[in-house]
Amino acid sequence: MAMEPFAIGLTPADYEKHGALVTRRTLSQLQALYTDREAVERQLAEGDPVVYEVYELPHPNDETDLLVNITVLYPGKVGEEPFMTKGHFHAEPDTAEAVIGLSGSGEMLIQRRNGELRRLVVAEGKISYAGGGWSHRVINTGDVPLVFFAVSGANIVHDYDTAARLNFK
Ligand code: PAN
Ligand code: ZN
Repeated sequence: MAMEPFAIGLTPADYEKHGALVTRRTLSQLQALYTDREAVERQLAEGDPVVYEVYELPHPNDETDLLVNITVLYPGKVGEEPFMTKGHFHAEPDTAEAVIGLSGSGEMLIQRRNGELRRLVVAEGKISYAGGGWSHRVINTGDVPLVFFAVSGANIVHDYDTAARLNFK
């Protein structure tokens, strides 16, 4: 079933009012992303911070819809590495994604299956476009939350495993 038409504000609060599903990812769930194991242990000994939140509009949608998520990626570091999203490829079909920065600043690391890596700026008022075949991970290089809107086809399957193996290195 296709999503109902809507027009709402482009903020996490407006998304929540519209019934968005909110997924919170904490450091303990994401610890495998970071290379500095001691820094991970030190931080987890003090608590388990929320690294990012994804606001996803309510399903059902069908494959002709669009996914129009907002992500809030908090500022922080683990050792020398900034807070980051897990990152994934789109599979079946491997279609593009556009990211529009709403506030804060950072980068989108994009990587092909053959290992080719590029970096795109993510910042308020900028659109960053990763075509099909590019996995994407966003990092917050600033000291305020990086809030961004991401749109892709709703027909994608998120492939986290291939991106984890390459790991944007
Ligand atoms: C984004 C991401 C979101 C969280 O909406 O899903 O920023 O990142 P991870 O999914 O890698 O945890 C997107 O790329 N959607 O396809
Ligand atoms: Zn994506």
